[in-house]
Amino acid sequence: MRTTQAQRRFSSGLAAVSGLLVSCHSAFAAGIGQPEPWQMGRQVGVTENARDIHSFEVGLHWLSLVISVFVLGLILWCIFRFNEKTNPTPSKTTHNTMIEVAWTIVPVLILVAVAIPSFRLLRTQLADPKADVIVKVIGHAWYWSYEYPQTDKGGGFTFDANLDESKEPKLLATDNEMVVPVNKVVKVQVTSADVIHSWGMPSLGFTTDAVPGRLNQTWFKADREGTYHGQCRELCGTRHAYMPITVRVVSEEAYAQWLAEGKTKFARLDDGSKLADAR
Ligand SMILES: [Cu+2]
Repeated sequence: MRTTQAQRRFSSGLAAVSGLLVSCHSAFAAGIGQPEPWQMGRQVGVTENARDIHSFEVGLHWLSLVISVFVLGLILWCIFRFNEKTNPTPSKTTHNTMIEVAWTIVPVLILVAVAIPSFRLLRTQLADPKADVIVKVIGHAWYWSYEYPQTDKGGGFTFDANLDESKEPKLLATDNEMVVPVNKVVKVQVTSADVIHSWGMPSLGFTTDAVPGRLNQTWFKADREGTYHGQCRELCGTRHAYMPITVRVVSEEAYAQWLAEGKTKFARLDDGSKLADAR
């Protein structure tokens, strides 16, 4: 009787653990454009930059794991090999030039090895490629507005994007969405109308502060169509948690159609309204 109960407990425990592992695994696989329950990794990147950030991070985790295991090994070795019982007569050594040089130079080399890919990533992020589309993003307490400047392809309108609680995903969907074409360089100019906000898009691989009186610029080139969600990433007030971002990446034809519709659907930009000069 006892054994049966113990067996039952064991198998239900096993089922719980395997359920957990399955959900963790699915969490690793999912996460396109939005966070998933039990997600542990980053959201799937849809720009080269986002994927590079992810693999750099994974590399750093492995590196820290190796270093941690090495240091833990050294500590355990000292505890068990050089305690009073196993090593009653301690060595009188106070210096060892070789070891001292090694423990200075090896960490420096590790840091340099980390700095190289890190700087390469920064350089890509700060690059200024020729823009196919320019969008001005303005943070407000507590929503975002988007301006599409007039170009020969269309545009010349502005609209607000507010949280839409009737839509899924919960607290991430907005009534209007920023729409951009796939495989095109989109330059985003970010500013704020009141307090500091931050335009954070995990799957596009960047976060840009929206500072009143300043224009921050970033860029992305999404290579996968879809709807991607982000949030304000600068604590900006009581409704900070309720100013999500939705970016829809569509085909070039769908984008052209959306631009044409936007002309009548959204507010026209004044003729006098000008965006900062971007190449
Ligand atoms: Cu905010």
